[in-house]
Amino acid sequence: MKQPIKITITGAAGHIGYALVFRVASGEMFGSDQPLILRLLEVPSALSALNGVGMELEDGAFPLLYDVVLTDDPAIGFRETNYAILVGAKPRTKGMERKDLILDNAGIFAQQGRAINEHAAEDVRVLVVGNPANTNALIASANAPDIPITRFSAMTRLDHNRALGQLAKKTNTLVSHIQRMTVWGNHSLTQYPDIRHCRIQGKPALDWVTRDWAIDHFIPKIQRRGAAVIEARGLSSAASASAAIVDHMRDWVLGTPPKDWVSMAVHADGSYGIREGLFFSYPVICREGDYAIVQDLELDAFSKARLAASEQELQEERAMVERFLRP
Ligand code: NAX
Repeated sequence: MKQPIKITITGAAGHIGYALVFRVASGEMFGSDQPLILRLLEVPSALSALNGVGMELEDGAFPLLYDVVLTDDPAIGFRETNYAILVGAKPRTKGMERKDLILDNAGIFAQQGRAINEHAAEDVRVLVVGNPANTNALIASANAPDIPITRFSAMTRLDHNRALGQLAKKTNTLVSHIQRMTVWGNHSLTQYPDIRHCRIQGKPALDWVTRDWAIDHFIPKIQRRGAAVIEARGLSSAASASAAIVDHMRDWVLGTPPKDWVSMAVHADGSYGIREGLFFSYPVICREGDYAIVQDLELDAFSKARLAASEQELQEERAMVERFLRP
C-alpha cells in the first residue's frame, strides 16, 4: 500500500466542500490505491457545521481515509500538506461591489499563501477555486515565495467541462468524443471558450457546427452558465464544481489523456503574448505533476481580441490587489 498523502480543503463546510470531501475520501481524485489524510479548514463560525461533515466522513467508513483533521487554524490546516484545495472564500452579498469582494478575499488568500509557505510539504500543489480564482491564485503564490509558482493553479475546469457538455449536446455526440477544448483567460464573463482547435470523433469541430453558432450561442452560454444555474437552482454550482475539482487535480497529478489537453489557469509566462504576473487559463498537458502550456496554436483576430479582453480584466484585478502581492 502507498503512503498516505495529505490533502487540505478550505471552506469544507460550504456547498462545494460538502459535495467534494466525500468524493476525495472515496478515492475518486487520486485512485483507489492511494490512502489519504484530510485536513479541513474553516472559519470559527463554521466549526460546528464542519464537525458534522467530520461525523459524516466517519460514518462513510471510507477504507482509504486514514485520518481527518478539523480546524480553524491555517497553521494546522496546511501542516505538511501535499495538496491544498482553496475553496473557502467570502460570498458576494447584496449591495457589495465587485471591488469590495476582491479586496475582502485578497486578505484571506494572502494569509493562506503565507501559511502554505510556512507549513506545507515541500512538494505541495495548490488549486484555488474561491473567487476571483485567478487573482486569488496570484495573491496566494506571491505570499509563498519559497514555493515555485508553477505549483499554483486556479480552476477553469468547470468552464471547460461546461463547454464539453454543451458541444456534445449540440452535435449529438458524447463528451468522450471531444478532444482539445480550450478555455482561455479569466474565470469570469471575459473567459473565452474556444472550439477552433477541438476535434469531435477525429474531425474538426467547425465541420460539425458553424462559427456563427459558436460566437452567438455557445460562447455566451458558457460564460453565463454559472448565473443560469443560480437562476434555476437558487444556489450556485456545487456538484459540478466539485466534479471539476476532482478532474483538475487528477489530471494535474496523474496526467492528461493522450492526444488531449485540459484548461487550467496557471502563471502566464509570456505564452500567447499574455503579460507575466497574471494567472491565465491556457490549454495544458500534464505529466507527473507538472503542466506544460500547449504552444503554437493559431489564433485568429477574433480569438486574439478575446484573449486581450480577459488579460485586460486580469490586469485591472491585479492593480486592485497590488498591496497584497508582497509577503
Ligand atoms: P459557500 O459560501 O457555500 O462556502 C464557502 C465556505 O468557505 C464557507 O463554509 C465559509 O465558512 C468558508 N470560508 C470563508 N472564509 C474562509 C477562510 N478564510 N478559511 C476557510 N474557510 C473559509 O460557497 P461555495 O458555493 O462552496 O463556493 C466557494 C467558492 O467557490 C466561492 O468563492 C465561489 O465563487 C467559488 N466558485 C468557483 C468556481 C470556479 O470554477 N473557480 C466555480 C464554483 C464556485 O462558484
